[in-house]
Amino acid sequence: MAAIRNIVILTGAGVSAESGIDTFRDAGGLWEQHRVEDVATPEAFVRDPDLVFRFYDMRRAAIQTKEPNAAHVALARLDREWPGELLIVTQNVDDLHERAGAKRVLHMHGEHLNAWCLACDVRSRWTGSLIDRPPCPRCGERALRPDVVWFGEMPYRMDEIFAALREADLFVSIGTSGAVYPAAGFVRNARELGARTLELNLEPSQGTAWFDAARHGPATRLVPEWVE
Ligand code: BJW
Repeated sequence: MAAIRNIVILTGAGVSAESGIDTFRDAGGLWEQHRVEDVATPEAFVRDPDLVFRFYDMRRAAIQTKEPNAAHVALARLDREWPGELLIVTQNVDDLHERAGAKRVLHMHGEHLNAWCLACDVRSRWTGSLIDRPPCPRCGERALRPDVVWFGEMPYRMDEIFAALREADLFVSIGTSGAVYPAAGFVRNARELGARTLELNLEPSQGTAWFDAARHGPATRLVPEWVE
């Protein structure tokens, strides 16, 4: 096998599950407690903004009580020590990769701890609640929304992701069900662009057949083992 220099790592909710953050599609996950169309679409936000604000205010408060786990720590170490190109593309809106010390992190579905002002289009760090319609710190308008990517919206920084996939020798997918596009298609893109592909997940994902190799088990065991 050719030497590996450039790595793209895609992470999903499974990487944060053992930190106590709910996944979406597992038993007891967020989509069992809330209908997607009620809380994670632009239409839902127009129809019932208070419901959407409550959903995100609750999760924004919760993540601030959670800590990175051994999978985040192992990935941060890899990021620190890997001499080649490396990009952690996360679908997660928590900040646990960064709090573990990772630097090369791209949040394709946005960040809980940001608010996006629909009046001035500026994003600002936001740790409090949004339901009381606080003013934007930049323009003063009361037009803030959670800075997350809902169904039907374009994920962030797709050009940078595809540039990294084009250069990748190895694509690793960790803790994601492979149910949501375009992220679910990255394994196929990476393969077609010549990378080797590895899945690390609790169970086979929907895209598992696309991977050259797969290991199944909890991220806190699999990721440190892989990084070693
Ligand atoms: C563990 C573990 C442990 C558990 N250790 N593992 C038909 C076909 C194809 C595409 C579409 C279609 N119809 C619509 C679409 C497009 C749509 C889509 O994909 N829909 C599908 C449902 C079919 N996609 C979009 O709309 C995206 N935008 C887009 O396509 O733009 C182009 C466009 C623009 C305009 C018009 C038309 C097209 C946007 C998707 C946005 C997703 N947003 C969310 C919410 C973010 C904010 C929030 O947090 O609330 O992102 S949805 C949710 O799913 C969240 C996640 O990032 C995302 C992925 O979930 P993830 O991370 O995979 O979690 P789970 O729960 O699904 O899986 C966890 C996995 O971990 C499981 O496998 C477990 O086994 C495992 N696990 N514990 C290791 N300890």
